[in-house]
Amino acid sequence: MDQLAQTFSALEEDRVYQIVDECLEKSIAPLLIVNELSRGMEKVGQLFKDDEYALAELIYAGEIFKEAMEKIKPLLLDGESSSAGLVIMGTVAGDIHDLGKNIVITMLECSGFKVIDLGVDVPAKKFVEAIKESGASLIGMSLLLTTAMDSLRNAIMAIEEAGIRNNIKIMIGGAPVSEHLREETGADYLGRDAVEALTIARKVFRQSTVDAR
Ligand code: B12
Repeated sequence: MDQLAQTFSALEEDRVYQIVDECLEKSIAPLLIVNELSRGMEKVGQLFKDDEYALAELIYAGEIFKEAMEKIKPLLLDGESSSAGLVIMGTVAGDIHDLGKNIVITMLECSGFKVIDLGVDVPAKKFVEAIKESGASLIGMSLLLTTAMDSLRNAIMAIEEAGIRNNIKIMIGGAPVSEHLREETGADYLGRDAVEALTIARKVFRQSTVDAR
């Protein structure tokens, strides 16, 4: 498995798919494979930061990640009916990173949640409209760029100004997110990874079932 992260960070595309296939054949837990790919991606980010990789390599890594996830996704999705609750997800304005958000979505869907994916570069207004239109009780906002922290602040402020803050729980996630940012923006939860996102969703929907009684 270690080899997968290494091969990924070396951008050996065909070999990555081959190892993923081998792992799946050996019935290695899909989530472990996703973790290894994420570790490889972390290394790619480091190499980019150190100027060893250029933007083209970053983009290429994103493509390999997506393609590998296509192989794993069917095994994560267990075909459960989507009735655990409705969640809205989106990457905030100015930020187009979506690999992490998509893993969170897959994780939620495979646990029975229905997810409205607003995509990337989502303006504050669109988050507000989606909450009003869908009646969802949980929204997840993703960001990878420190420069997108203002967009997160704006989105949460817009939800407050629209008078719908009490209708929705907000979870935030992505590399620059911290407990300090959560407190400052008034977001309800912070999730470090897709497993934490699922724990939060389960908690929120258990709570709303209890409240409805
Ligand atoms: C792949 C990548 C890209 C790809 C994105 C492809 C895609 N479709 O997403 C491309 C090439 C497009 C890209 C572009 C850019 N990138 Co980039 N990118 C990365 C890289 C290498 C990996 C990010 C990633 O996908 N990680 C893997 C996923 C699985 O992890 P994750 O996103 O963290 O998600 C997990 C958790 O955070 C959490 N999570 C995520 N979202 C949410 C949401 C909720 C609600 C919850 C609960 C949890 C949660 O769960 C996920 C699963 O476990 C990072 C480096 C890094 N180490 O993070 C740089 C990085 C984020 N990029 C960076 C930069 C600078 C850029 C560019 C500005 C480059 C440029 N000069 O143009 C552009 C930005 C364009 C824009 N406007 O957004 C910097 C950001 C620096 C900063 N401090 O802001 C980084 C850190 C690289 C670096 N070290 O310098 N990038």
